[in-house]
Amino acid sequence: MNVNNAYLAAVGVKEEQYPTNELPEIAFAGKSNVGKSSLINALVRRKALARTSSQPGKTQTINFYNVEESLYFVDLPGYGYAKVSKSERERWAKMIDDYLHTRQTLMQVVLLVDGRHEPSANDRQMLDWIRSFGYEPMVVATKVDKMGKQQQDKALKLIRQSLSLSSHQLFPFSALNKSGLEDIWEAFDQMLAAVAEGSE
Ligand SMILES: Nc1nc2c(ncn2[C@@H]2O[C@H](COP(=O)(O)OP(=O)(O)OP(=O)(O)O)[C@@H](O)[C@H]2O)c(=O)[nH]1
Ligand SMILES: [Mg+2]
Repeated sequence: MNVNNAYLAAVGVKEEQYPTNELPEIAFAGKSNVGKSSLINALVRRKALARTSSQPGKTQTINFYNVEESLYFVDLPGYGYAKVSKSERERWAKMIDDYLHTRQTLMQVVLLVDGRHEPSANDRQMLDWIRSFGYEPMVVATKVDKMGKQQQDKALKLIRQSLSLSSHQLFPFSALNKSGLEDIWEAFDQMLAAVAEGSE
């Protein structure tokens, strides 16, 4: 999709606040600071539509971005950030869990992992959840610009093994130089086409 128009349509901490027009949704999950908001900005070709920060814990609500009146990108708070209080973390976890469980229009949950590191127990748990709900795994490995080619190949292999992914389920990406962006859009366009076909 060629995006010219995207805007923040709703901010939700509970179901009553989610958008009610039934567009397909793609949600982005992953640990704090992994690059969820940065990926959304790259996908909609905007520098700062979704707020980003070098400090983990920036996104604290569920943010729905309307893309070309055809779908929503859903920016979720990150998990696993030790510096926020336990009660706050539990509140975020419940918010994410409620959203993922109740949302009928959710077409895909994309898991983001840091391309440089072996996925954590939380990452594996999130992917288990994604699989258990019947979504085909789609994992974006972020920040690959921070590695050389050889290091990247090695790191991606480790991620694939650790999460039992086939190579077409893992998408290396850099928000810095936008490498990998087209492949991600292509996967989304295919999903959207399948959804449109199913509703005819
Ligand atoms: N070099 C590089 N930096 C990145 C990349 N993606 C994100 N960053 C940086 O990583 C930091 C966190 O990015 P965000 O997009 O705010 O991360 P987030 O996952 O939304 O974080 P929370 O909202 O706290 O959960 C920012 O300083 C970004 O500029 C990337 O691909 N390459
Ligand atoms: Mg964020």
